[in-house]
Amino acid sequence: MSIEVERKFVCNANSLKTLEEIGVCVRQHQFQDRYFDTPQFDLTLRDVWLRQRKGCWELKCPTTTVKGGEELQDEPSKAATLCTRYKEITNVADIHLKLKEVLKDISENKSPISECCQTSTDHHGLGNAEMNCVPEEGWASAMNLVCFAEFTTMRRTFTLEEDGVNVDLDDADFGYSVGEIEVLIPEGGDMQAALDKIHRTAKKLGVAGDQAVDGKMSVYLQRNFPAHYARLLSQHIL
Ligand code: V4E
Repeated sequence: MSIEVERKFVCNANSLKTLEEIGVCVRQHQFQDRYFDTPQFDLTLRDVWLRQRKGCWELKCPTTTVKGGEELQDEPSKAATLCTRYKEITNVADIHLKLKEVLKDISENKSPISECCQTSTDHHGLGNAEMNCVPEEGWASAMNLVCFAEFTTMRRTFTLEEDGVNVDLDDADFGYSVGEIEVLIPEGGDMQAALDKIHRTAKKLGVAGDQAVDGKMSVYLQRNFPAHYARLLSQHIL
């Protein structure tokens, strides 16, 4: 399980030029995201984001160490507040467990996935990789989860000379583009070092100071589910 620390930014001609100087575009690919929630939006109202990307399940949820090391200081730096930190879970057995924990009132019905995950303690085994790409109709629908958002993204990924920093430039098919400076750390890893790397990269790219930038899903919700978007804003989830 890893923690994704990232900062979104608007990529203009200057930052693109710098990015091409300090980084290498290692990948350009297109993928479809399908996001799931209960009809009452129980997950996203808890800042839990379940999706299928390229058919594989992924869950993002807030880090349990809500206050990272850097935030034990008197005041988190402005730069740190612009960064999000989410735990990223890709093992379906772990996703299932986490969802059960979040949705305490889910059906007690035994789902096919809980049976086939009983031997899946190896989170990196091929079995799990295969299992991750199971169709949704089994356990997800048993948990009353429905797809509420579906869009395709064209992504260019750059690796930077700064160790462990990636930059993604995304163009979503609903007409929104956004950049992300991203560092992955293991659970319990050095959050401050990750934030410093992101801060240095943002400065190099000339990314403007204290402006928070919307992610694709924020914009998608704003356009397609304005009432839910307003609720997420009012609860400071977005
Ligand atoms: C965590 C989250 C959402 C799920 C989508 O996360 P995001 O990082 O936007 O996905 P993507 O595809 O752009 O990047 P990848 O996962 O490939 O690295 S939707 C909303 N959130 C919370 C959130 C937030 N509160 N603030 C900001 C700036 N972004 C996301």
